[in-house]
Amino acid sequence: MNLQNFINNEIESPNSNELLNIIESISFAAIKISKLIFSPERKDLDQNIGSINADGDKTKKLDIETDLIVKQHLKDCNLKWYASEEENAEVLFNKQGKYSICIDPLDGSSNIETNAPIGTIFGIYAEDPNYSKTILQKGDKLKASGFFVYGPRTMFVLTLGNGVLLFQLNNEDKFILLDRSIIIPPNTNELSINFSNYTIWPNSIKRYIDKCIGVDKTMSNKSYNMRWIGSLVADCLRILIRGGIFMYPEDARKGYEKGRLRLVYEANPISFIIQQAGGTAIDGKNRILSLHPKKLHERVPLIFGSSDEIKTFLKIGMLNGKK
Ligand code: FDP
Repeated sequence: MNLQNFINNEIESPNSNELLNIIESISFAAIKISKLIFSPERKDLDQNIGSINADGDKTKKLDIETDLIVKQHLKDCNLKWYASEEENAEVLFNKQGKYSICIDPLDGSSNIETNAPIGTIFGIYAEDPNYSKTILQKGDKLKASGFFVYGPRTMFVLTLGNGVLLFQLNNEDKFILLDRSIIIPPNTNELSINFSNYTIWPNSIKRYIDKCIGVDKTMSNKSYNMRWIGSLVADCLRILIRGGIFMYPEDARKGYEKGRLRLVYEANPISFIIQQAGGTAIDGKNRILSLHPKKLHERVPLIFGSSDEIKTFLKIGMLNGKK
């Protein structure tokens, strides 16, 4: 079964045709992005273009081109706001639009030249007259979210709030359904964190990691393994498939007081998927999806994965209520 057949025959209301049309259009954009990345003629895609995006990250050619591709594919959809990592502010598509989208057109761009997996992340909200900026709502209000991974295989993870689906792109440009109900194993022994930041983490993170790696021997005799790709989409896909815990906490660096990842177009869409797959996503304390974003590019500490392991983290990390 491919994505189009699935959309036409298997998705029931309350998902409107307009919403499904947006998802289909993003999937066409992802096919184009995948071809672009796979094209040997485009050796220039990892080049810095000399500017810094709204987040303060160096912008590469591929960041800009993916944003243009996505915008082009979405422009005729029933969308009011287009909110992208690559734009300074939300872009108004159509005043009467029924939905709004937040998107990171190219996640993991520091990995482009190494041929490690990179991706596209998106979340879709229904327009709500109570909000002047639809995308500044809690993630709990998301109608759909998903991400593409451009790795050895191009994969698409999607939720419409009723479980998590996994598709793989075939040679005929069709996304084929591989799994219609991904569930994250609740237990894990796999850790995913950028260890080079150890000395600048808050104590709650150090306490937990020290127990995982046996510096502090008071935890169970479970032995952990570490996997860190450094592309959120790739680390998240691994956790969806075989469990694990991902952590990008705040740290002592300037600008990292609230971590590195962005609430609106990274943490919220990913957390919706994780929750739909039976996992947990928190900022160290609160559910990510319960947070109220104040601005488009705001950052948030992000910890997600196997539900039992997050409980273990909370028990150890929040010892005596201390962070
Ligand atoms: P990138 O900067 O390469 O786009 O959100 C961006 C992100 O990658 C995530 O995909 C990844 O998890 C994280 O940043 C990696 O950050 P560090 O380089 O600080 O480890």
